[in-house]
Amino acid sequence: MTVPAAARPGAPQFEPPQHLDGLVGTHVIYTYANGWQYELYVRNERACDYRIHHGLVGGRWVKNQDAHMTRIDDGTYKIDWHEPTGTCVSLLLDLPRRLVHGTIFFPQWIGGEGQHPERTICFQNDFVHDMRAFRDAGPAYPYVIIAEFARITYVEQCGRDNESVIDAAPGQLPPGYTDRTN
Ligand code: FER
Repeated sequence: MTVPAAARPGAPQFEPPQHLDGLVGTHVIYTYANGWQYELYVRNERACDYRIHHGLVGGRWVKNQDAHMTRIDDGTYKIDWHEPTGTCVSLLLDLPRRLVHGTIFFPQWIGGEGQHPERTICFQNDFVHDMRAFRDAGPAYPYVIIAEFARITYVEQCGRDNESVIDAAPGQLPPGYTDRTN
């Protein structure tokens, strides 16, 4: 018999149990309906690594991004975070259905017509100071919101805090890396 997970102290009675063992270590490659392709590795309960393969800011990659993670049900999770650029991301992962719904909230200086998405295309960890300066220079408003479903084309379990999952720029990967399906 499985012992039910202890509720988070102070959690309302309607809160689903918050164990994240079905999420931590998950590595996914997924493509949004608009063609944008992303890769995400949930390194632990508090942080993600990711790479952007195609889209407005294709080429960008990040390690150790702090994120809030919430269990909705078995296999269904939310991951929400705020970037040093000012971009906010809210992902709903439905792993059994191999489905993601992502909402990206771009500040105007990244997502607006004729603005500067290319400034964010880098290994962000080496340029956090610059990203904060761009963020503070703006313009931030109006935010540009992109809300799309994505199909997970590749999924695997890599264990926690595995540095080798996301350790190179999107452009430095072996040919066919993102074309693998399972
Ligand atoms: C995603 C959508 C957006 C994602 C990351 C972002 C890894 C980040 C965008 C940005 O910072 O520009 O699905 O997952």
